[in-house]
Amino acid sequence: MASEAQVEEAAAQAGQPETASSDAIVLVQFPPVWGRNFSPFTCKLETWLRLARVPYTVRYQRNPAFSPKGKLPYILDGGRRIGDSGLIIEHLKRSRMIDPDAWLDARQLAESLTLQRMFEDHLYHALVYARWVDPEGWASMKQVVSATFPVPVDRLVGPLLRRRLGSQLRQQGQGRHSPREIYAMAREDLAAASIMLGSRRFFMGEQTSTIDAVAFGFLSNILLVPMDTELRRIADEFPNLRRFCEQMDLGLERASLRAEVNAASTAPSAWPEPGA
Ligand SMILES: N[C@@H](CCC(=O)N[C@@H](CS)C(=O)NCC(=O)O)C(=O)O
Repeated sequence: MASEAQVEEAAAQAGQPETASSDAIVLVQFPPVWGRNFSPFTCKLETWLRLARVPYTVRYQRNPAFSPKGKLPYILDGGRRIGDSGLIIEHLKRSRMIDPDAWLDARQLAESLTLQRMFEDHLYHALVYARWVDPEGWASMKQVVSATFPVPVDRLVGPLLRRRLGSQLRQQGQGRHSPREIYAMAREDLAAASIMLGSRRFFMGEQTSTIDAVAFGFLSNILLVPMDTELRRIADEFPNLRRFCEQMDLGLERASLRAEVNAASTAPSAWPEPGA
């Protein structure tokens, strides 16, 4: 079975309620950019929901200030608002009694956690730098901000966000390095991810698990968005990372199309509609 077919198989079921539709959670995230989930953390969570076959609908929000943790994503589950992609996944595992990681042994779980921390707590900062601070990425981000916010708000919001994120990077520490140092460290992260993936279909082997959703959230935002960045050129040094991303992407897209066909012939679709 082709690997994208496995992703498709798992994800195809996600929008199809297996229980009452009132069990569908609401995923609150940024609107898409270039048709893609443009935030690594919201992309991670949405991918996980699809791989774990959790029914959901999407609500778009531009301002993360109104979320439980001041960041996106968050979910609405019944009367509860829960923030943080990792805490949301733990909540869903517990409350739905599902675990895409149940087949992993203790070592694989430890490797997954280590990789996850690297993507989320190190590579993420290089991604923010490449998008917002590096003049090359900023040239594209200006267009993204213009497409997201109305005139003349966009002219204020863009530079404001750029200053804020630059200052957050300096506080966190990575922003104190030179561009060469930042990208050299990012290359080390990507090289480590590439070695961990090797020639396997997914990060932990032949089946998907949570770390594939994490990796796809970050790698697709580096490799599959139409932005020229130094980070993308570095990621392209590792062909297996692109292969992984493209297989995941194809599997998720096919699953989405399949779900739409199923929904048209059976029940109302629970798949997110653009602008919903
Ligand atoms: N640990 C959080 C991180 C979420 C996060 O950093 N979200 C970013 C978007 S990628 C955000 O909302 N940033 C807005 C801000 O910091 O004001 C998670 O896993 O959900």
